[in-house]
Amino acid sequence: MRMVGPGFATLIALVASPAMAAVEPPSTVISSLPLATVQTEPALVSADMRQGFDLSGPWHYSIDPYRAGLAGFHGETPDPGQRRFIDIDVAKAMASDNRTLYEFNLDHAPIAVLPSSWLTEAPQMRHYQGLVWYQRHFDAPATRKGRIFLRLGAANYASYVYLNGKPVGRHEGGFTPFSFEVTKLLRDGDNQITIGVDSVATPTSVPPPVTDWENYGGITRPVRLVETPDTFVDDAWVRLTRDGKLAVDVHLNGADAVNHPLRLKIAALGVDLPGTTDAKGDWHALRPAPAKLVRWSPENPRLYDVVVDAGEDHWKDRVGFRTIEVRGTDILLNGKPIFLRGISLHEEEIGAEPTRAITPASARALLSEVKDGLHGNYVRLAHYPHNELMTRTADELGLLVWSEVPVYWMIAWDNPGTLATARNMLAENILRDRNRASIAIWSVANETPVSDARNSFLRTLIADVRKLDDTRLVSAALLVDHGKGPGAPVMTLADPLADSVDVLALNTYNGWYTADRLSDLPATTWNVPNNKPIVFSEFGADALAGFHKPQKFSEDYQADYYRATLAMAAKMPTLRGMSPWILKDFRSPRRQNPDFQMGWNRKGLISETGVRKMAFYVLSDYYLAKAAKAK
Ligand code: GCB
Repeated sequence: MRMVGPGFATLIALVASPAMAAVEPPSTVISSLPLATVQTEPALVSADMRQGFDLSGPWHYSIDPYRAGLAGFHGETPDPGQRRFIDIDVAKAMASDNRTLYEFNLDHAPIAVLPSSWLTEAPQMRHYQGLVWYQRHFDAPATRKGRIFLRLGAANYASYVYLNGKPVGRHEGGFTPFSFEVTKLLRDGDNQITIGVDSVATPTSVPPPVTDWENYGGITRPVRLVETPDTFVDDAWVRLTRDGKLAVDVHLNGADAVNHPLRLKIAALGVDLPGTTDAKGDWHALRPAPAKLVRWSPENPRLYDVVVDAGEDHWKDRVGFRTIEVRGTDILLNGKPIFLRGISLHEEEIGAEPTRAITPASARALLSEVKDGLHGNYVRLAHYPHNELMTRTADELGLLVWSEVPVYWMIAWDNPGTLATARNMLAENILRDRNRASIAIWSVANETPVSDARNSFLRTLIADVRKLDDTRLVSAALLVDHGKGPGAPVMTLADPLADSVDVLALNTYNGWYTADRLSDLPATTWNVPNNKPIVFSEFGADALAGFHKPQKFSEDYQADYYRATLAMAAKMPTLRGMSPWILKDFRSPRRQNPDFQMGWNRKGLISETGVRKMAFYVLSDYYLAKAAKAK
């Protein structure tokens, strides 16, 4: 039997050791909080399919702009009077002893309903960036057995977690899940949980402070207690290899992880594959794919119920099987060339006041616009890992996905902590979503400036992707140099990273950010390598829905821009797909033209409330014609 994919031990060794953070908080309090990374935390893959106890709902919150709960005013351990996480009834303690002082009381603080960003909690929170403490009480499940893990789907950006006044751990990164075992910290009856979340980006964080999207601080994805047996399937990856075999990798966690019998079962395919874990708790197996396996595709997004039985544990997921690869300048899905009819998306729900709290309904609303409205088969989930509901919904609806980490614009390329953080995020993202058939491309960066330090940083990430997942394609959205020809623009890709990616992904905004005439765009010259598939990872123009004038920011100009850019695209012989920028208008503090933008990037094909603009129909007609041709 050939080894497929890396074992879990290899996997965790990939991320820089010892665990390092890019953003180090200020105090000694923090040193008692272990940093959660893929080396230290359980992976809890497909935790959303496990039994658990949802801690979403009302939590009290308290702002802490000077981080007084983390450090005193000389940087020392903070006074008890500032430690938001201690397990005490503040009002009672002060009433019973007049020497006692607390400068907070979470029990009496305002309430936020989680998951959500605090930006929409109250008008005075609209532009707050900093530390916020969240706290709630809950009764532990009365009949507890096995092990219990606290899992956060995501909290933006740095998190400090306490249970019943005891340190649990911390995490860096706003878009990936993290978990801590709390079996022994839980007590019968009432428990108090406190989570500090600091939204501030720094020059060493990932992403850095300057981006083009709203920095939604808070706990934006579910907080759950996840129950498992004592020994459980921590990671399982079930997939089709490029040579058409069914492959499985499993890692068990627990006292009986070693030499443990287990089975992979896919009832609808008659698969019942037995195995035993090795000395590291890992199991790898490979067998021919069953003849009756129906491959997942956008036209037929067939998913199978998959189970890994390991003693008391029955790990479950719904998995689609397909292959994705590059041959010459083609992208092949299940061995056949495909054109990616896509659009880009931010994780922001449709509505006047988004708070980055994705529900099954909001995920479906966004992705149905892509699938049914635009006749798409592909979506770029920009610029960070999205809520796991998005990739699950993409699996169900039949949309291929580009998934990326927020290595965006100006990263601290020389900082080892920043690299460790980016690698950890990438690993957390890939571990979470390796079982999603929809994921076709892992992207490691967006519009980053070429330098030796950057090239080596990104090559490290690309190598990590290849080790963690050899069944997908790797890419990065690259910048192209703009030159002037006699009439039309001359575009040159001079980025050495082109050699390291499977798909060349180009962002281009000629006719929006440049003074090029739209009528000149179709004649653009592209000096780009001709040995790999190209996708346009972005192009776009702003339009305020309902504004019609012959000028920028009108629906008419945006529609003309799309027509001209699509005419240019039609002349590129190796173009194999596109994800124009962007499906929906999204909040961005850098967009402040009061006549048109008002804090929104207006490049959406639909407005923030879902009103379709003229350009929506231009792209939708184009994709409909492309889809008909592909049949
Ligand atoms: C880009 C960025 C994207 C921006 C977009 C814009 O190139 O990748 O994050 O939002 O342009 O609207 O300028």
